[in-house]
Amino acid sequence: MERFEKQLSKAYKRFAPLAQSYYYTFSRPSVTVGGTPTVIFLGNHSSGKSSLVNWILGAPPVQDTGVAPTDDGFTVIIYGENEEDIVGPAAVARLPEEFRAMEPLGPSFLQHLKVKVRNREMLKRVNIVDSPGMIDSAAAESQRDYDFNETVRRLAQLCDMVFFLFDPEKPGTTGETVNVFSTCLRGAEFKLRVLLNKCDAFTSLYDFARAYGTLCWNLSRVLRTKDLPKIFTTYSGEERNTAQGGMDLTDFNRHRKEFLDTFSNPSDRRADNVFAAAYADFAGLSMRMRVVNNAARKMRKLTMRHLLVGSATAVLSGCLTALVTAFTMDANLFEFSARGLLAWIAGGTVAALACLASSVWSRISVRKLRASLAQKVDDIFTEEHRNQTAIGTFDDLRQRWGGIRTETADIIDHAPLSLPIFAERKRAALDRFTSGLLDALTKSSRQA
Ligand SMILES: Nc1nc2c(ncn2[C@@H]2O[C@H](COP(=O)(O)OP(=O)(O)OP(=O)(O)O)[C@@H](O)[C@H]2O)c(=O)[nH]1
Ligand SMILES: [Mg+2]
Repeated sequence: MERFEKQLSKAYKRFAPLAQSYYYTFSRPSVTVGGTPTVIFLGNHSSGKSSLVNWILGAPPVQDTGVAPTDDGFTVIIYGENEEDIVGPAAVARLPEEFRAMEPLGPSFLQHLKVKVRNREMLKRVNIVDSPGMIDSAAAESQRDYDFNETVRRLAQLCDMVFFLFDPEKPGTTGETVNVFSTCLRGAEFKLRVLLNKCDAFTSLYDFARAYGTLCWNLSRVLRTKDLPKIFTTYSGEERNTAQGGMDLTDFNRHRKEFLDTFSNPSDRRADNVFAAAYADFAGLSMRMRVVNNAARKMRKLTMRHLLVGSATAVLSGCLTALVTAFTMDANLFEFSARGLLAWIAGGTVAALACLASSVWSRISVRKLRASLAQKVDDIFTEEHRNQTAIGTFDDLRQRWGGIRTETADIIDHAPLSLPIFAERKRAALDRFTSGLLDALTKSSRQA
């Protein structure tokens, strides 16, 4: 795995200038070689995230818990022999390099970031991120002085597993939850594990069935995947055999162990995740290159046509003016005389004016073309990926395209394009690397 990570790390450095010339941002610009997997707990407020983290890590409790909204920021819990808490911008510096992807979220977010270094065995295998609970009200949302959705999106991209907790008392997906599911977790669905938490609070089997059914129904409305993600039933605290309502917890206990196993072995997930992020990054760059190159080719074609037509017009109009002037002044163009010189000057002036007019015309036309290409960016995408339509991977591509479409259109419309020479050859090299990624991953996991 380390070899694969090293290879990826090098590739990110190699393709960074190419990405820069296409205004493309990698989601995970660096891979920490031999890094520890990271998992995040998301969910509604008071769904039991912090309690579950405390239960996993054992006594003494690491996180504060309570009925009222307790956490107002993100806490990353990592392993270290000397226990310490770091708050604010300095916290990012204490985290693995990959977390630098959080820096662009700005100082308001960094004020809400806390790192807790704890000497617990479990943390040698996994970093844990505890999040503030989602609150279903527009007023509460506006009280957050950082972009919560963007934060969750970046963290979900970075983490290797995303645990989404639901409280049986409120299994209905709240407004913020719907938002998180439909926007922030797009593309990260494969990491998603849903937990129906606080199972010890069910008073009867009927109660449980109702909560489970409602949860599934709500999930099916917001998730775009064909299959329902795995739902674990959990509760935190000591193992008990009967719930508050006297319900038998034996099956829940078994299921809770299953969750703990999944949670404690996230290294395979890390391999999957690092691969998926790198694949999405490089495939996205290739897609951006194809579309922008196609537009640039069209622009170049138009500019060349204008150059040809413009220079032909300038030469013709210049010669014609010189001839007509010479004829009206009864001068010979090919003999040195003041009149002949005057005729040439007249011709030259008209040619220069024609050049100027054609360059203005060319600029206006290219501007118009850029605007129209930006509008037809989907058509360019389809044109460039016709082969994939034939081999049936088009839906996948279209989904990926959705993520970079708007920005690509914007670049075509406005950005100064200074594309690298041999752009297509470079794209082909990138494509070769991307298609070799899966082989590299298989090889390295076989060696591991
Ligand atoms: N019955 C039961 N109660 C739980 C369980 N887990 C948490 N609770 C209770 O639920 C309340 C909220 O727990 P927290 O762990 O603070 O929830 P949270 O999701 O971290 O909340 P925020 O940080 O505010 O978003 C507390 O009163 C806990 O005692 C559980 O498994 N079973
Ligand atoms: Mg909490």
